[in-house]
Amino acid sequence: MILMTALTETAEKIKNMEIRGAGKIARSAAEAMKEEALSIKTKDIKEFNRRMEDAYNILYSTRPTAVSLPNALRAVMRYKADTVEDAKTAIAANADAFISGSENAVKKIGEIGAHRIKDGDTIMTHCNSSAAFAIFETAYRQGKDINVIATETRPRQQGYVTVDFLQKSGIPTTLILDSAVRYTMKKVDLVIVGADAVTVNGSLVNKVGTSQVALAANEARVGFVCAAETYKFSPRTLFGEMVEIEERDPTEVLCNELRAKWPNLKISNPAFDITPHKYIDMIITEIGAISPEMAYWVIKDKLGWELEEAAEASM
Ligand code: RUB
Repeated sequence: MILMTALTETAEKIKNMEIRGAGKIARSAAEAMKEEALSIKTKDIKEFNRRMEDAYNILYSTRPTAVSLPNALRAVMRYKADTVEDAKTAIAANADAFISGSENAVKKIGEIGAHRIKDGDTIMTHCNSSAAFAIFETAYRQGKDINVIATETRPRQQGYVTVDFLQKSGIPTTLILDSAVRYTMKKVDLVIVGADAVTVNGSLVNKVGTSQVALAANEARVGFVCAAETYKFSPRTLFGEMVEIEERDPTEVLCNELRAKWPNLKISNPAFDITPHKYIDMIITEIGAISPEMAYWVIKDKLGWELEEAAEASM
């Protein structure tokens, strides 16, 4: 029997999507690492380091696509200490810095992104992104008359979470089916979505269906903007690695009763897809609005990753 600790509880919640969205996953993982470090009783630094490595691996293996998770875990684990006491202090400070940095980044994205929104705009979004929501909320608070069209986002209906946020903030909202995206695009002025990962060539990994929204926006000549904190940029892609697309349980797509009725039916349930950089007009980060082509610079200069380091992390 596996003993449930605060850390395994957080890991379970990330797996079953009680905790979801790349930013929230990263902040919760950082907090769980801090709590784990503070709860370890040993005075032996080697034993402490080993247990922190275990904690890292448990959280790392929860969901594979959002790069914010490994980036957060690595930020927390960037410590060198001879004593357990010093290690705990460093880990707690790293976790707190990551969490407040992440919250400030979302706020800053809201401020920068709101400049892109004009009074009277209709904006389409897909899934539920706190970074995208920060933009809507800031623009609305500035007194801009906006209407947000939210897709339902099958199969987990994250669109309902978006609708709930928007309605609670008083922002005029329209809910549409995912299949109504192209039909509805003619009423849209701008698309804003979040990110689970941005690759070194500026492509976007986000909730499955995002690339279809981008295609429809491109066809209708509607601007397509991504809101992403810089810790969503993927260092491993600098080394040529692909971002893994999570394949989730088939029961999310079809209930057990119907699966039993068609025992030979195969079900594919990818949770994310890739939007090529050529469909993205702009990525709004906390360090400014950048073109997708600047992703290499963000990974190298802002996140400080070199090719050797990316290679090491991929081992
Ligand atoms: C969530 C999703 C969101 C990004 C960004 O997918 O695709 O657009 O994670 O979110 P899931 P945020 O529901 O499968 O986690 O801007 O909040 O970090």
